[in-house]
Amino acid sequence: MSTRPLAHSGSDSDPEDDGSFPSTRKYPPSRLERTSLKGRANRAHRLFRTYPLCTFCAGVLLLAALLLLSSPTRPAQTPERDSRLKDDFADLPTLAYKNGTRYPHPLPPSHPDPWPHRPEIAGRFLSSSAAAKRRKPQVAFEVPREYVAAVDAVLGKKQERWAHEGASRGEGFDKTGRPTKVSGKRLYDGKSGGWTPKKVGEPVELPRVQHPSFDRDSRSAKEKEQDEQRREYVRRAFQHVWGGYAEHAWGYDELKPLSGGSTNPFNGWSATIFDALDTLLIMGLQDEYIDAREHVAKVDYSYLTPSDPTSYPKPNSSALPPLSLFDDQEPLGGFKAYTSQSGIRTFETVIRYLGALLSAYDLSHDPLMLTRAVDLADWLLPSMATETGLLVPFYRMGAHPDGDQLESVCLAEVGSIGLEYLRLSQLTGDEGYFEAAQRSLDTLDTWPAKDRLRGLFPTFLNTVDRSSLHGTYTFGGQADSYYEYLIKLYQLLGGSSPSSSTEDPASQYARMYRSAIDAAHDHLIRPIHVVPGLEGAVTIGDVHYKEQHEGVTKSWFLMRLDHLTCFAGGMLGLGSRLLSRAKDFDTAVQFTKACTWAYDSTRTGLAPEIIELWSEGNPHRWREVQLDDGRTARTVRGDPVGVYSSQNQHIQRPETVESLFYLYRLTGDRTYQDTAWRFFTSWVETTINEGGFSHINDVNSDAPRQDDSGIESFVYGETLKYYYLIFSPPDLLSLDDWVFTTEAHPFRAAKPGSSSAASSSSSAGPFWQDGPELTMPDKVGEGSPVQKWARMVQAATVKGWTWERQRG
Ligand code: DMJ
Repeated sequence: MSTRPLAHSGSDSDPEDDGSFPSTRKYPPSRLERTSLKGRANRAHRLFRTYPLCTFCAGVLLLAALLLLSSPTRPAQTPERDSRLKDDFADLPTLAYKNGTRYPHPLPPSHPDPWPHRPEIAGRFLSSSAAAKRRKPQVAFEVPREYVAAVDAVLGKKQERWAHEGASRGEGFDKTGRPTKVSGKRLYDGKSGGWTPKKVGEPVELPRVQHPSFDRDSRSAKEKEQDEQRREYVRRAFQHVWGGYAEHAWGYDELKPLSGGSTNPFNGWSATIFDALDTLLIMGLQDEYIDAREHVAKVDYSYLTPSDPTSYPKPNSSALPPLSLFDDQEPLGGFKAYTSQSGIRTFETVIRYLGALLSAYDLSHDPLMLTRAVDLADWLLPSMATETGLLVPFYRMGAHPDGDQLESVCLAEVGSIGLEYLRLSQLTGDEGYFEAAQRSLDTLDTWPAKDRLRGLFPTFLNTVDRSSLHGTYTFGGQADSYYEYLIKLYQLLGGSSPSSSTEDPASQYARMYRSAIDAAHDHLIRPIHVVPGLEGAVTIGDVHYKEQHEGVTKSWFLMRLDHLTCFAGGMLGLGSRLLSRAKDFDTAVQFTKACTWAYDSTRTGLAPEIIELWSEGNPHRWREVQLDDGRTARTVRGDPVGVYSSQNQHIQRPETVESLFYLYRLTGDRTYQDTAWRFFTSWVETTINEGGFSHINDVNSDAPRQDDSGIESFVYGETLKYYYLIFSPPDLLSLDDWVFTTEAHPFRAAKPGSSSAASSSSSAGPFWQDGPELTMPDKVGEGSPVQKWARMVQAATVKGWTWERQRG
């Protein structure tokens, strides 16, 4: 079937499209259209055809009347009326750009407080006394040692109870009831099925990524001072949110900032602590890093803490069941509640946990980080022991798919684990990790091309029927990092020699990247014409390709601007430098302009999750505006102007500041810093509270509501890191030396002549030069206090203990 590009002009489809590909919709005339010049002319034409004997005079009269009536879209040229109209139209761009934020910001960074109208903000985290008062981790109640042993005995006996379907092909459970790792020797790795890994080539000298003006730090003293002040605000914002987490939710995945509660959506190992490890190092927060590593050392990967800690009593000594309960071997109760989660979200575990450990190791050379990374990767690797090598999205620790087929998988999940496994192979010298990633990328590379939009994939792939390639094509959620990892793998591998006769993995990924981005130019990237003042900007929308609607196959394009897509400015900028693709650089700038508008056009100065724009070809996009003199003009509908619909919550995502960071480092243009500062001040002002920073429900409200959802670990790992780095000296984590994962964890890139495992040396890493020696703790993986408590609650439940009974 054809893979021809979508038309870029004319009858664009839009949120009201009927789904043809490209759109063939004939829109019914709107009221405005009926009264427009064109509509009137059409009616006049029909009139003349009906009454052919109409005289020339009638025509002249009608024409004069038409000209008069059409004046709203064609203002008369008298200077007086012209200026009046200009005034009226001059309001239109302000509808688009009207920045409804509650004060004109940013104030000059030299101002002692960027939020003078909100003194409580200064009290929370700006004063040096607030910063000095480090809020120490409030460790959950430690379950006494004898309870831990008794709990192990109970859960060990009941291990079969939690042998979920398919568990039989795992290695089983140990005598404490924990699942055991699948041994590497048993692991299905595709080689028996005929797959062979490609050999990694030698790194080459890659084109420069950072702007040459950064070769020397050429910032003036004033600029340096400004950067330093802004950076310090970011650092204190991080300390504020870290302090809230440490005080209220230490050991749980996420802090609920309003209630001080906690939640465990990512295995309950503390996604926040892991995801923040490298940020702590980069910001020089050594005491906090020591606290964090103590926790990292304890985590037991074999135990998944239940996701809702409020479903059982808070850890404290008065809630301990009697120890004798565990000695009673009488009939054991079933698992009614409090059971351990059965599976992990594999991709999230790789990017949030494994990526953070490896990055922390690259920055500090802390041996604990590499040990814990290897341990975790060995747990995770069997998730890729499927027929195709694509990972099992919800993987039960200890299970072995052993060459099983998957059905539907998500592109971003199966296609973006390569950086983490490559870095692990580079650091350990064990090629097995990267081979697993290679196998999954080979599967994608050889996916049937028929009916596919060239190098692009839909968000979901059916691994059984590989030719079924309908669905959404996007750079947004569920696809995003697949494309990002192709170019970043190329860089982390150190590129490839153009003279090499066989294709090595680096050149393979560069080829896949080029093919994907070329297709995106044809299918996904389109100019935005509907927002006054945003000329030259583009969006990267979604193609719904060959989707079934009531038995009919349809395709259409959506003019969307997802916050998640906004990472693409950075990706395209990076790729343009590494692979000499000038057009991509322009697109990076034009798209980041659109992502910036998404912030600047709202009342809070923050961007919504998702925007759908009116398309240029849709006549319904117009709205009548009454002018002072009684005439009507037209403007594009929407608030902000041009927006057809939007999901207005803001969850503190990093993608736009990520792209600003890349473009700043690529161009040396300080206006990207100013934009980031504007976003940062709006973000703090709107989302801050005692616990940290909250998601908000409506970016376009004058009184947005904060909510108590858990603060995502990417706020610590990504958002605040990019804000910090954009105000840092440009050689701090230069983009020529470091590759940032999709979760913003920097890995050291391979360079010609230097071993890619160079940073595995025993000396302190670049971000731990003046810190105390980091040695291996005696015990690793014994379980965090939160995990021990949850296991005890689980065992007590098995034994029939109820907390009501205890209270009675
Ligand atoms: C992050 O967890 C990662 O960047 C992921 O790839 C998608 N986006 C979120 C943050 O928005």
